[in-house]
Amino acid sequence: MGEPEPPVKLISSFGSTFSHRAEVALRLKRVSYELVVEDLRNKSQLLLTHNPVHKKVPVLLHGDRHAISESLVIIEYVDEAFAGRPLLPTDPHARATARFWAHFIDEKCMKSLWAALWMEPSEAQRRSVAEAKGSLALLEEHLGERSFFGGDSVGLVDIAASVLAHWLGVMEQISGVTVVTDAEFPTLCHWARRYASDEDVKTCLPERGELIAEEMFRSMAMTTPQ
Ligand SMILES: N[C@@H](CCC(=O)N[C@@H](CS)C(=O)NCC(=O)O)C(=O)O
Repeated sequence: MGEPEPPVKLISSFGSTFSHRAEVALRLKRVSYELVVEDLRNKSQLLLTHNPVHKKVPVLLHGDRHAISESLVIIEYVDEAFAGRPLLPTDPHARATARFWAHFIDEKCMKSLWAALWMEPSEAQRRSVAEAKGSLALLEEHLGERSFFGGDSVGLVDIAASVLAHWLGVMEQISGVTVVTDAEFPTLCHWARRYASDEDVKTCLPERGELIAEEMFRSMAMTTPQ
């Protein structure tokens, strides 16, 4: 009999798109894990101890090794540390390209989308909408004819883009700002539906009604003077 597998724990929070990234990576690799759901309004000692730098979820604990934080780093760690189907390509050039687009999503798409959705209507907010659309058009072009950014199945870039597949519609509904439509981004919208209906992905997407309630609470907290 071999050594028992070191336990895997994922510190997450309900409705967190970044936590979803880490969880879906574990699901796709068929790793058993315990989900620890944080209340980010009252962070636990577990979270503060294991992510003292950013104090954010997700955080992955694997046995007694040092904790891993930052969702994209966690995906890569999970891909390398566990057997199962690869989440990143094996070819170095294709790996680097996948990493580039995953970072592009965080740095260019998400930042401008957040500003577009949550800023007061203004010239700066309209510029953010235009910037978000410009970045999403590049992402759509990169996807091209493929079913997934990862080819035939979900990979790093699909997971990184998951916010577009499930969260964006909810945030558009709450903020009253629409950035992505089928007419303007047909390829991306098709991809979004394919991603959200993947059997492994579905098991760890927050229920839409509950997500709306959580996002409404967050958006009110953002606009209420403390
Ligand atoms: N760059 C980080 C972002 C993580 C992040 O922003 N997590 C949010 C939840 S979605 C959080 O923990 N927020 C708590 C805080 O900002 O204090 C990642 O990719 O993991």
